[in-house]
Amino acid sequence: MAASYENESENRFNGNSFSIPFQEIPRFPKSDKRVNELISCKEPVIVTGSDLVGSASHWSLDYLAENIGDGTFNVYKSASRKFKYYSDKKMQAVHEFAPPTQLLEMRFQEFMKLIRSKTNTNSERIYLQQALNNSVGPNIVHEFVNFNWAWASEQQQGNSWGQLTSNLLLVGMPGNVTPVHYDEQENLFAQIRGSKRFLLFHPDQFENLYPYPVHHPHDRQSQVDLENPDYEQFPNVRNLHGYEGVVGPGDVLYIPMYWWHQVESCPDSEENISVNFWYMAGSVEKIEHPLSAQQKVAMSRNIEKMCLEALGDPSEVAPFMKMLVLGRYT
Ligand SMILES: O=C(O)CCC(=O)C(=O)O
Repeated sequence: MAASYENESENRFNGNSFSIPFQEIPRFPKSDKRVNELISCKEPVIVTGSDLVGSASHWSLDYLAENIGDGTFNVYKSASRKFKYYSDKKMQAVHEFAPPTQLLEMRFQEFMKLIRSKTNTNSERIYLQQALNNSVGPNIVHEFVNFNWAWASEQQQGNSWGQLTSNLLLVGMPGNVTPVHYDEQENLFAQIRGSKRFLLFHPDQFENLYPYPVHHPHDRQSQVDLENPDYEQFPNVRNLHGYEGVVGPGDVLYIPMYWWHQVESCPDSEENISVNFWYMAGSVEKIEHPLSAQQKVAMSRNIEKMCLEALGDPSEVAPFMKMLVLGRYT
């Protein structure tokens, strides 16, 4: 049974006529027993005082430029506020796919100069998104080693997550938006500098968020623009409801696997720095029915992939699935 500690509230999204009912993401100090209850129920929670990345609380653009080393970093460039993820590997699958952002590789010093030159936020924007690796300098290694790994491991082991896959470092500008998507990993998202506003949606909102097909470069992303939804094309958006919360320096947000999230860097700071902790899914010991929404998303992804592979042509998937169910299971 899911834990529930919400404050019911209704918000208007960015002043649009469209209103999504949001409730607040629960927020508790690390020592509160509801933190572990929520995480074990695969429900989001903002955890305060975990000290997960306390050793990095002094990180700033200047400090990183001086200490992060000579490695190269992935920096995305966008003509709008949005940085919608796409998979390079799936680009060939869609004829004339136009990537919405451009990937640049550069050293951190160069990134710092570029971000500081972007004073007019209506023009082109950039967003550094790079997994921390062993090219970082000794001070960063020291701070990394001093992350609160004891607490992270307590969550990993207590909830039977798989191994840590990466720590993504995100350095961006106020107003940058990562549009609504889900990941196939558990996420402890730690904020270091500036704040981020999160919109979260339960995996049971799948049909209200219309994800792209799995073969598409935008797999796992919603086709819906939450700031300007097209109701004709996506009528179920009217049924959407979610959670909202702001994470500030020192806060950690648990984003359960398959939960949809949209992230906006708040205007409170010129420098926005975060590090996430991505963990693989744990192994499922016992299947219980009815299946959870998470399990159904995983299952639908597998069925979709199998159909695509067997049929060999994405345009055959819809007629095949209709033939399978219409008049038989309907
Ligand atoms: O902070 C962001 O802009 C995106 C973060 C995100 O989507 C993630 O950590 O899964």
